[in-house]
Amino acid sequence: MQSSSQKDFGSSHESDEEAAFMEKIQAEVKIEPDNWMPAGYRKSLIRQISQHAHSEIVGMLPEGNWVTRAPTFKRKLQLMAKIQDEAGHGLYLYCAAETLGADRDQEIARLHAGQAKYSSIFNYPTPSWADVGTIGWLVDGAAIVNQVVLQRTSYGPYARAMVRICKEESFHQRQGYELLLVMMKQGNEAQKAMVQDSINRFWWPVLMMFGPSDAQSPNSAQSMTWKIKRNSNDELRQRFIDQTIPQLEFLGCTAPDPDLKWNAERGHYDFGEIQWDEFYHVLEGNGPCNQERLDTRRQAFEEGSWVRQAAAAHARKEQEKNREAAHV
Ligand code: BYC
Repeated sequence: MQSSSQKDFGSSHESDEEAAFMEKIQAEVKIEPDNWMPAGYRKSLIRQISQHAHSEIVGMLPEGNWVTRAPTFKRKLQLMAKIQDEAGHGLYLYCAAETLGADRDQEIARLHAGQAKYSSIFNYPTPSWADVGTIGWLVDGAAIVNQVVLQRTSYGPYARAMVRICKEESFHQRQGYELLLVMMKQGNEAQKAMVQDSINRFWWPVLMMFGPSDAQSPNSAQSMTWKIKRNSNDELRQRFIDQTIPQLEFLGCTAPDPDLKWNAERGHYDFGEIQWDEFYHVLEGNGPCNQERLDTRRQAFEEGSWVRQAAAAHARKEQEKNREAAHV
């Protein structure tokens, strides 16, 4: 049994560790996997990184819908390259979560059981080809605004994963915008209407990607103190709107928001009320495509089980060969 003085020593030791940890955070020194960290920091990072990884993997599905129907060979190659990039992003992120002690199989099982979150945006349908462009331009555009900041997040492996991911996301955004530009500047009236309709459907759900308003965001305050997050949800949402409107105007399209207007005094665009009921409805699993996305993921996981078994058998054989070679 511990004496009270031992207990005191234990807790002051822990608070020394905590103080040293916070000093590093203040000094912008990255926290690495083998460094001491508060249990809550570890838990919150696993939460955010695994949700982010799931978003990348589920995010492949709305676009995958168009691979067999892309209008030209060039567009098909671009789309396939983009979707493969998303798979890669998911893998970097699951690896980053593993450095914190997360079990990838368990995290994926939680996703497939409907117990884990992933970005709300991927629960909306993609009925038209213009949606492929809108996802690249607006969805990846919103993701970049959020992820550029995460390159400076306090956990080293997450920050480094973000550097590579951001480079690839920039390509995604450009391919989306170029696709829409071609439709708007060279297309017929039906194609132009298709672009505007797509923007009308995606505009508000994209603004929801940044998460609830700051006053309703339970994780933000602690994540900002630990510098996991560097800007609040509302700050990033505003930044995205400010940089997107000139691109929207150049495209010759409009946003479905009558309250959207430049506010010279604030130096920012004002915008209308976000329908937060819709956001929470989607988070609860009731969006237009939640069920379909999870069903597709589960089916892909089951059908891919022979690949995982083959890879594991190959790895075992290689290990045996290496062991035998070491004994020769
Ligand atoms: N959708 O306290 P809050 C991509 C959850 S993929 C669903 O503000 P936090 C791409 C939130 O998780 C881009 N859930 O949370 C891929 C929390 O739930 P729990 C994905 C959301 O963590 C393929 C609760 O609501 N990007 O770019 O401080 C093709 C309260 O929120 C959402 C990332 O994942 C949402 N939109 O801030 C194309 C970026 N928003 O855990 C493109 C990394 C909030 O308490 N993540 N929730 O049950 C982050 O930066 C932060 O986690 C968030 C939320 C800003 C998203």
